[in-house]
Amino acid sequence: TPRPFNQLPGDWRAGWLNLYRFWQEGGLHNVHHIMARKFQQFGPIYREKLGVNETVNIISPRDAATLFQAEGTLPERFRVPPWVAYRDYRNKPYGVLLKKGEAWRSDRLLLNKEVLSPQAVESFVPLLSAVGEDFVRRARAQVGQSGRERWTADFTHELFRFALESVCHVLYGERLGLLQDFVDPEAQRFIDAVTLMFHTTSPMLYLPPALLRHLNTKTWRDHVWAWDAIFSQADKCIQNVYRDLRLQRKSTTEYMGILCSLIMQDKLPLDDIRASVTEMMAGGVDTTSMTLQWAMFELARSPGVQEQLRAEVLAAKREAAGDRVKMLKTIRLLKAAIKETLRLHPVAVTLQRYTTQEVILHDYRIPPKTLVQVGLYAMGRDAEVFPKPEQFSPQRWKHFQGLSFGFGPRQCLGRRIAELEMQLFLMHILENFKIETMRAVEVGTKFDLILIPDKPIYLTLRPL
Ligand code: HEM
Ligand code: 2DC
Repeated sequence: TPRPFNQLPGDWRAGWLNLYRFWQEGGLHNVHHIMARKFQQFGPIYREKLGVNETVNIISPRDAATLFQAEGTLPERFRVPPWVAYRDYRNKPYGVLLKKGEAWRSDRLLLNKEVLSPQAVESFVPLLSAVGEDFVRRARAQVGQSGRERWTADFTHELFRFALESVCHVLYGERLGLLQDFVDPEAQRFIDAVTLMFHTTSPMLYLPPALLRHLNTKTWRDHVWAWDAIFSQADKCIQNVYRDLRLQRKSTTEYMGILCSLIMQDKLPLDDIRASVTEMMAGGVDTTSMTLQWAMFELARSPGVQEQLRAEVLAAKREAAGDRVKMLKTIRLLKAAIKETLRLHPVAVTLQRYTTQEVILHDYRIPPKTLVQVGLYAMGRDAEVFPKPEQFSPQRWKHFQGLSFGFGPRQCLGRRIAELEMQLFLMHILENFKIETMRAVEVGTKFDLILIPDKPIYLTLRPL
């Protein structure tokens, strides 16, 4: 018979003491390392308490499957307290990211049609491909300027701009021009605000929302500044599209973007559209850009894999006569390379679900309403799950699905946008440049709400 909840391994009895220890150990930026260590110490399941948050943590794909099979139709994940606190403080509506229950579900189903469905996704291809081509053009110009037949840089900010340009093109059907030499300071402010928003979230992660506002610390004030900047910039973009629609300045023959489709459908109240579109605009910057940076880094360190991918892309291009939609159907290894990148460098350190009924995980009874976390980072580097985990090997993904974008009806809303954007970017880069890096430099991972490189990554693009 399954063992009781109270017998779960882990030091979960002293929440505040644990939080203090965690703080002292520099846990703030090391959540992923601490988790990996606890799995080593306690085995594949452990219970933990940090401040007010109690969790059960699992690492095996089988347990993850059990958890997700029991999630039902209204799955809920951990609601990031400062994000909730900001919206309550400013009286802003929640988008799908923070909504619960039926309100979440009805918004989400309408959004899925415009953001995740195969028809919608096909109309994103030319929009995202155009941004990828512009990046290549910009990179060639940089190569020319360098006078050294190559472009070496820390690409963080270039990729932030690429990612914002991409997500705005599909959301608003409009270009911001972020891949030109002159960058609109407001767009740059938006990018900086998203980074600051993530950065100021992690220190407040384990405190209750009600407490946060009353603290009036610098962290909270910066967090509010960041969200204010995010909401006001998104509002401007949304108002522009709305005005163009009213003045019938938009053509009705071509695809005009997600926001236009949502407004014209007229099924979702404008406030809810705005809330979720703002979340997508903010969610579209650091996530794909950091993943692309890691992907290029891994390809630079594995020139053999890079050559294989290039051969696949060039063959696909010949066969499809340059038709990107067709090409996307045949680049299997490139898709696997993105999964493999996210295995080693996931954006989300964990996936989480509240249980709705009792579930048995690793022979322990987990009661309803327990927050269970799948240690995605730890799983990706666990030799039992991925043999030779340190090796970057896209081939290993032939037969199974990834968990990097979450699972089921609550999985990442931006998943298809992110995947397409990254596939098209890498296609264009591989067609035009060799990616290189200084091999000796080891780069680790830092938790800044999302997982990011712990030092700058220098990459070189060399025209083929
Ligand atoms: C949720 C990962 C890019 C918007 C999530 C979740 C994960 C994730 C793990 C939680 C899923 C779950 O609980 O099952 C990623 C990764 C990305 C990425 C790895 C890129 C490499 C994006 C982009 C957008 C976006 C580009 C916006 C266009 C969202 C939203 C949610 C979400 C709105 C909440 C959905 C809901 O609660 O219904 N993402 N994401 N993400 N993501 Fe992403
Ligand atoms: C952070 O313990 C660590 O995709 C916490 O695009 C648990 C947790 C809960 C929700 C996760 C978050 C972590 C990391 C960032 C995620 C978020 C859900 C969505 C969000 C994974 C793992 C992200 C980056 C979205 C952000 C959209 C936002 C900017 C409006």
